[in-house]
Amino acid sequence: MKLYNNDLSPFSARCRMMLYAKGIDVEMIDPFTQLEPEAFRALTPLAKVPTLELDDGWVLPESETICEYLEEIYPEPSLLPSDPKQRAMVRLMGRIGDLYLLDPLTTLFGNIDPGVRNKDEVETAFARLETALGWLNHYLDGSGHAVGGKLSLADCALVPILFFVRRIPDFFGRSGCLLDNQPDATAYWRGIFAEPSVERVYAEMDSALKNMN
Ligand SMILES: N[C@@H](CCC(=O)N[C@@H](CS)C(=O)NCC(=O)O)C(=O)O
Repeated sequence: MKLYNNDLSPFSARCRMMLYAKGIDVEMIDPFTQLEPEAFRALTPLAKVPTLELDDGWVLPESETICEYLEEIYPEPSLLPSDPKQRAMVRLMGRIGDLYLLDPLTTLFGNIDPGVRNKDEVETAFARLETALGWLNHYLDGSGHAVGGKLSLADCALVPILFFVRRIPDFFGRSGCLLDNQPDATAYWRGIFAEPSVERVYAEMDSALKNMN
């Protein structure tokens, strides 16, 4: 099995964290450095990471879809709680991450270069990010896991996003941490590092970011 991956991509990190937590061995390929663009597009027209390729040649893009698929074929250790309400909460965390946190973050990524920066867009994106963090904070309980007191797909989705939430102000010369106003999210961030898969993914993202600079 292959994972087309980029170490800094929060979407790729989501899948890597689940693979590490489940102890699933895959070949990692960075298509942006190891493949010609046409070869990657031939595999998947989306040409985005992460993309999973099975040994039989079946190809699946999209981080959430990949995680759900892997959870079904490798059910142990489970990263989805058995209680339907908790399963719904896992999916809600993923939606908050994808729709409300990553959207303003993506706007901010596009404004990192001061030469092409749109100040209004930046202000609006930071305000939307703060709002979404408040929503996330509401659904966290201050413990070291997002849902159900154990590692779940919600943590795999949130940790890579919070990595960027914590780093993004630096790129705009802003001090302070966006989590400071969110006590349950802050406690979550401190607690989740007890998970070895979190440590590992964080270190990979950190190193990829350093290599970029
Ligand atoms: N919704 C997708 C987003 C994937 C995505 O946007 N990946 C970025 C890297 S962070 C990418 O591959 N961008 C290359 C491109 O869009 O051409 C997912 O959850 O997997």
